[in-house]
Amino acid sequence: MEETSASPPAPSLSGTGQREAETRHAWWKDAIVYQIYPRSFRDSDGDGVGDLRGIIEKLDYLKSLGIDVVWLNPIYPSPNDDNGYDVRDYEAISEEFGTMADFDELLAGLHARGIRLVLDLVANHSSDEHPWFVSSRQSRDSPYRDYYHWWPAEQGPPPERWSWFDVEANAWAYEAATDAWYLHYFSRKQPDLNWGNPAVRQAMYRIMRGWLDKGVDGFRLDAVTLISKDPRWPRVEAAELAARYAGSWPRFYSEGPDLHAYLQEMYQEVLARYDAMAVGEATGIPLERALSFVDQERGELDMLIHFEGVDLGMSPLGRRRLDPSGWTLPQFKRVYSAWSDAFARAGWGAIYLGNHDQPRMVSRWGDDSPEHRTASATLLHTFLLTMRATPFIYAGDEIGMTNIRFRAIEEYRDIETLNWYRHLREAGEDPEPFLEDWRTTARDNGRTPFQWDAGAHAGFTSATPWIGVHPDHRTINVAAQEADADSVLQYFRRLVRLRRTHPVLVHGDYVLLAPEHPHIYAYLRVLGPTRVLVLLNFSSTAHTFALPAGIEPEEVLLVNRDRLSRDGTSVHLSPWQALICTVNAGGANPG
Ligand code: TEU
Repeated sequence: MEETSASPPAPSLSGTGQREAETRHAWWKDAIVYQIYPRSFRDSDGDGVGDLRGIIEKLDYLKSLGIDVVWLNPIYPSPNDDNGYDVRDYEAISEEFGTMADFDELLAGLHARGIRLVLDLVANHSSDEHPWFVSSRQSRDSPYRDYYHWWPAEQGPPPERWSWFDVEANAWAYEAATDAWYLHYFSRKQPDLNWGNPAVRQAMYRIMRGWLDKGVDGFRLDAVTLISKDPRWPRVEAAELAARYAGSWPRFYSEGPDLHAYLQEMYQEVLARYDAMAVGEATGIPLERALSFVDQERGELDMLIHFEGVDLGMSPLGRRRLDPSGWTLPQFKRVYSAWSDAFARAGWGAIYLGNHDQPRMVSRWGDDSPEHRTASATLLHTFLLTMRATPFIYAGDEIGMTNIRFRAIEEYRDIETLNWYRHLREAGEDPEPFLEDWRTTARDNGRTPFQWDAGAHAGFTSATPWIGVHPDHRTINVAAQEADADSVLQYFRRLVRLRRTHPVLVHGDYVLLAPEHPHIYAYLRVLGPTRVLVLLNFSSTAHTFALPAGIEPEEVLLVNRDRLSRDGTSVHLSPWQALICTVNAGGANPG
């Protein structure tokens, strides 16, 4: 892979002390991103599956949230082995989601409301039904043979790699037609593209330019840190394979020798030429490598979606098996503080607690009981929208949607769930402990239909929905919360307005307080003389926070429940109370 000759654009200092590449606006630093899983948002044509016209119907709702960007999960033609993350055609719209005319109308409707649109680019792999792979698998002489990773059988067994979705199986699948194996880090129907082939890279850049020329404002780059494979195919010891997430798997998956060269080429050939945002899904990337992707001087990506936070409390041995010891708030604070501090002088962060791969955040990180659901959901939003990073809010979390906790495997739809279950049954294991864990952790929990109202199927569809609707839609839905000033939805809107009108919450320095407090997450945001204190009681019981010397609350900017209660230097926080207040300007910053 030839090194790209052009050096990244020269950085320049701006008022916030940030080094911002001169050729790139940083609109995405001030933005709030709202992620829509199209399959589950709104079905307009009565087939039980969400679609683009369903989103068009809800454009004014999106505007009412005050968000700046919509990130759409894949909308391209797909066999849906992995719900669209197996792309059959990167330049078209899946028929089940609508037409290109529908897409153009949606894009225009979003832009008319001042909302940008970011698409999901699945560049690490295609569908096995993509014409490239259809040709590639037919013959070793196919012009597309080297678009994928093939291991000729005469070279002996391929190097052991595990796949996320062919559970405990080899990530190489054998094909008799050409007596060779092909690589698939995910399902067998998701063959990995060979980014070492310049033709693949140029094809992807052309595809990206095509969408950007239509007016799309950027990409979320799916599993992008996996695209570079080490051509030496180092062997992974069996013990490391068995260790899965506990092992050193990243060095075989996300540390490919040409990863940064590919990303710099992508930036030079595509992204630098548009005012576009590029956020990379950072599978296998630890904090110490973060800046090597998002320091703007490098000319690669703008932000990374890391996993260190959402993986807290997960056993490393099975992506979603709960760790009996769970997680602690000091651990949570250490992770998010470290990722915030990493970008204090260069680069920028993305922050999220929910998405289509995660359970519902109020169930995973809050308390979704009737007593505490609203307070804990609004507390979590307060965290996301007062940290120094671009918040990614997952559709449904703005109304506090909860885990559906499916009882039977027949209710699940996700390949990851179904393959794990089948694997355990074939291994003769009792699946009940697995099902119990996955009621908390399964990706399906975050994919149930959006809850618009208390009517049939939550107002999502007039047909039988592709996946079960949560029964709690009768009380947790947009219609009910539009009428309730104390709802999660109404608080979320107030919080968005607060972030929008207080640059300190976006660009201010972050100062963690009381790192070891077991229940309260407290931090300052500081920009010039302005200081704002955020207090979050991550607990279903009341707790007291001792104000550090020099910190004197002044104006309460927002509180999710009750009022500021203090005596002297003690602040009493009720369960899941979140409080944002200014503090005496210019004082010394503890911590
Ligand atoms: O996820 C890639 C990834 O990093 C996985 O760890 C992911 O977290 C997944 O949940 C497996 O546990 C991306 C997409 O977000 C995911 O929806 C797709 O299934 C996957 O890539 C393959 O495209």
